[in-house]
Amino acid sequence: MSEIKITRIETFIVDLPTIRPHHLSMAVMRTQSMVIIRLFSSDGIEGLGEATTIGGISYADEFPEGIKLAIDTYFTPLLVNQDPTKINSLMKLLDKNVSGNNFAKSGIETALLDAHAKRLGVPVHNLFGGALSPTLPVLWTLASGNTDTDIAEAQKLLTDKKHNVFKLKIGSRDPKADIEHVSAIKSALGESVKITVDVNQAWSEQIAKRAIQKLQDAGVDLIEQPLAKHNFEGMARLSAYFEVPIMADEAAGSVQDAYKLAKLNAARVFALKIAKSGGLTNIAKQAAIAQGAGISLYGGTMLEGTIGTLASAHIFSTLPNLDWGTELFGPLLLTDDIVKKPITYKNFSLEIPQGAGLGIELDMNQVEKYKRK
Ligand code: MUC
Ligand code: MG
Repeated sequence: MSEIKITRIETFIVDLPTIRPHHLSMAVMRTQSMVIIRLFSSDGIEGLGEATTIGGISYADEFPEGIKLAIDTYFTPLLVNQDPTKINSLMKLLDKNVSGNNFAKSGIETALLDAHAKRLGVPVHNLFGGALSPTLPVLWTLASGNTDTDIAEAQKLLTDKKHNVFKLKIGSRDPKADIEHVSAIKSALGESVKITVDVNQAWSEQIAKRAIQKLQDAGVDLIEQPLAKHNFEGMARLSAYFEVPIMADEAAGSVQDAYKLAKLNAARVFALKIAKSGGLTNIAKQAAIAQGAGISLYGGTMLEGTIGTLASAHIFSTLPNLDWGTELFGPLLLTDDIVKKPITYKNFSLEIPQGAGLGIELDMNQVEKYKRK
């Protein structure tokens, strides 16, 4: 086989409205902006990738316009004319020449994996040894900003068999209001419905200690990232003190973070996200650290559209310790899609496409409609 080369990388930003405002501790989302990557090679195969963050520049260090610029200006010249089948070499090359920028790296690795799996005629999960299950459980995040609206939303989703676990985004109001909000939802939905809360780093350790006690008493099942992401010691103290498990999200960025958190017993669960960790391969590495340390896993989302969501689903489906399921509901928060066949969600789960690559195709009319001009 003559050597294959990357010929061109195209990037564009797609802005899709959300079905309702989504309230987080640092931002209210009314649209989601995703950087879509098309990676073309000399054998005619195209790989799709997505690099997406939350709330412009408020959630992470990277932001849509910057991700696009970084890929166009710095990543593309490094990658063009290289062999797209040598994925580990290319990611090593990027790590050597590009500091940080993990969201952009994840989008590029996704495009390389999609292309390579298409080339081999297998789904992306096969490149990681194969899925353990053809479906993944998916929870829903209640974040309308209003308790009664959240309860009605959850009840409809339960009746429609869409989701039976709910995550509540808290931390933007005072803890007393948050605790009342969470307790009201927990008692309205009943004992059997799991409730998790995501504080998105909003609390000091002192506030967290008081608030988590009340959330534990109210029957909350999991507490996500209560403290600032760098406060590993504080997370370790909370994890040792409380029965309710503490999950690291923003703190569990890199493979190195996973090692340090495990060493400090700073979290009982890791929320993994392909964007934070710089791609699917790094997810497998973080998962191995967690497995060795007896830490459970949760399949996180950066509220990606269909491309990023499926890239996440392919790798999460290979993890044996995915005890807390996933929150891969991103496409359901959006009013429309840019792919020909959207993901099937049913029976509280998502179906992983079994076609070659990620198993999706862009719908170019839809791309034209939502592409930022
Ligand atoms: C986060 O921090 O977990 C995931 C779901 C959601 O609503 O926000 C996110 C980000
Ligand atoms: Mg989180």
